[in-house]
Amino acid sequence: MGEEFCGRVLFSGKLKGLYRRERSHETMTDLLQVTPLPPFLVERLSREFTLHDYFSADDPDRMIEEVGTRIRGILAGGMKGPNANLINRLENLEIIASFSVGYDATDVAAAQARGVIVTHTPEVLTGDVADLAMTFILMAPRRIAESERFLRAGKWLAGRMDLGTTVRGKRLGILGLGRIGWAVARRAEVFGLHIAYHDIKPMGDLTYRSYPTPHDLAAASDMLLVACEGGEATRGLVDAGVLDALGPQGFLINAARGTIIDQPALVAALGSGRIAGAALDVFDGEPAVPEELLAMENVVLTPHIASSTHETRRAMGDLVFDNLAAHFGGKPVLTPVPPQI
Ligand code: 8YV
Repeated sequence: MGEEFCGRVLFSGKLKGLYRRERSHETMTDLLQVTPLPPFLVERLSREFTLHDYFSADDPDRMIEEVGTRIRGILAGGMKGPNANLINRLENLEIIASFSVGYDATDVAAAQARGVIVTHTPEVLTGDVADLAMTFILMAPRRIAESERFLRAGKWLAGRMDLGTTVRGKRLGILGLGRIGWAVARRAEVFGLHIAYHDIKPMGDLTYRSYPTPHDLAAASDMLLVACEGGEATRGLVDAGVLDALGPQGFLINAARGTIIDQPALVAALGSGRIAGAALDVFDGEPAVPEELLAMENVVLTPHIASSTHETRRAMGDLVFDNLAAHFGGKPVLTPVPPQI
């Protein structure tokens, strides 16, 4: 394995669906790319591996028929990953490296059941994601996006903006106190927020109060931050009942996964004033965003940008590369997804 990975080769251009280089394909490890990836990462990977661009292939099925037996690794992402069917078609698959901390787009259980390693990119994006969440916590109650639209529309000439809500002294409920939840809690404390949480894992004796259900947490919060994992286990966890518990003065913040919220219930709660507002970086069915949300003044909307900085994307890409290099160099991977079974 190590020998195949070692020698350096020159990247000499891209043909549709396949990156060619000067060294013979026979000596390079074949990877299937099922998600868009940043050009710097594609270029770096292409110097060491043969990449097959399944994501933009005209006929992905034919690609698998032609090269499926050669594929030893998959490049996945937070929103696009292989399902059980694809995983099981690739008889020589050894590793799936996801360019994301969230791995809900990949059928991890199917991969691990076959002994296929799955890696992700934790830690390196925590700071940027927490920064965006903290920004949202300030933006929604202070009506910052709405204020900017107000000014740009020339409305200031006709009068002042309506008042916002103070953040200091308010109660922030964190749904999922993992790496990102913790990082937001530390930031939020500096802004004078009182922190409580709900998590499926016991946390021991924290100074933060724990609530047994999302509903109980929402009822005790002025702002509810969604920071848990996506996937089937958390689909629709924030439902109409949780939103009603948050109440007409409450704000919902989500930079985790759109699927965790019952989106039609959220649209209804915002539209009828059953919650005060929301700030959302992720959506169920993204990149499509419901028209109703686009039209609402009390909602901050961003296009899944929480980890989108040059620095973090570079670090995520390096970690994807390093995991693959470790595996094909015969070493343990750096950041495996824990066993799901
Ligand atoms: C990325 C993400 O936008 O890490 C995650 O789980 O959702 C984001 O960082 C996405 O994975 C890019 O593919």
